[in-house]
Amino acid sequence: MKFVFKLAPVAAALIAVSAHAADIKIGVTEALTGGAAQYGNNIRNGFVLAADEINAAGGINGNKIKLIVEDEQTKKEEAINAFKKLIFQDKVLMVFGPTLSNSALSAQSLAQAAKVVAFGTSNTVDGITDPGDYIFRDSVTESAVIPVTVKTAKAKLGLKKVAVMYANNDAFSKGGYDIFKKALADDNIATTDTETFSTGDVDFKAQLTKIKSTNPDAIVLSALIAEGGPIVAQARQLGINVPFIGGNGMNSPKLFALAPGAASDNLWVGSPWSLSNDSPENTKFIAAYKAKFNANPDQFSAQAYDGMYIAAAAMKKMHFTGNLAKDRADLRNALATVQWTGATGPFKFVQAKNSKTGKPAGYDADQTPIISVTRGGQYTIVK
Ligand code: 1QQ
Repeated sequence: MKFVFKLAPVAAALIAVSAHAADIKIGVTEALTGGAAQYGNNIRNGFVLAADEINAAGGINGNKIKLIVEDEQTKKEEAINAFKKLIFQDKVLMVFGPTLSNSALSAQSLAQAAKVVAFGTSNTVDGITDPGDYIFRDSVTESAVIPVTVKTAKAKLGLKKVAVMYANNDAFSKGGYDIFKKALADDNIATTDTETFSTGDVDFKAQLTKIKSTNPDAIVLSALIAEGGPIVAQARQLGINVPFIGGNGMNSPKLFALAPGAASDNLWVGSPWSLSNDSPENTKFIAAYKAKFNANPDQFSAQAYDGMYIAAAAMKKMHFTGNLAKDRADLRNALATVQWTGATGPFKFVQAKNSKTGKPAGYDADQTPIISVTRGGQYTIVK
């Protein structure tokens, strides 16, 4: 009798929890196939790892996160379709993604219009947060990173003149080019030649041969890894052994497969995350990622992992009402105030200004970049 009496409050509490416990549906729209699949799959892994950890630790005040993952195939139209499905059909609380700025620039205005948080973890071009206050990203803008990369490379390499290459049909690569151009001018580095290509191209020898004839001290490369990797490899084949300077699209371990051996050496990139940053949060993340996926994480999985924890911190502050429109608005309000220290270091959002009107827009990341250079198949922090 005494025994039963002691258990009763516990049983009652369990019933109360299970009566209220419900899945919290979170949409994930990433490029699992197509040109950006190298990033998209690692991003998905970062979300899955974080959601599993959060759920194992009790979820969001007892409620479990349920991810609904859509493959946007590195296509703008598919990203829009996935956003529509997740927002209107699946009725998710919020959406992560898409992978490339090129797709985010179209898909995210749909989320703003529907008053649903769209949270990018890999979009770095200026203007992503222009559509309004439901648009968030934890990926640091290239306009915050590239000037630091260029300054560091100039100081360490004594650059005077560089050649420039970029993909003119990808928003990230073109946006990065504009930022590089300004940074080079600000640092009095001359440009010997500017060459363009398109995503999907495989042969870059014509552009590289022209670049070689201008004898640059380095090549600035604003590219995604699917083309950037082969560009580095083909440059070395043509006997161009000068350093490369890239944006975060080049911060991918896929480089070491696409430009094997010494070919991949001497690429300079900036990013808030590094595999060799030994902070306790990053060490824990790297070990957990390796245990689950049997591979090293990259910048993109780290930003996704942190993004899920940032969203979870916001959800823990909310009082879910079951009224989807209200819960979506409450999440937006809670998210803007989150501060978090994760794999990519201390993080907070800053409200951005619309790049055209100057009016308050969505939320950008406020983080400090780390500059790394590749050596022996690794990105090593430049001290
Ligand atoms: C963007 C990027 C890419 C490199 C994401 C993977 O930064 O498209 O904005």
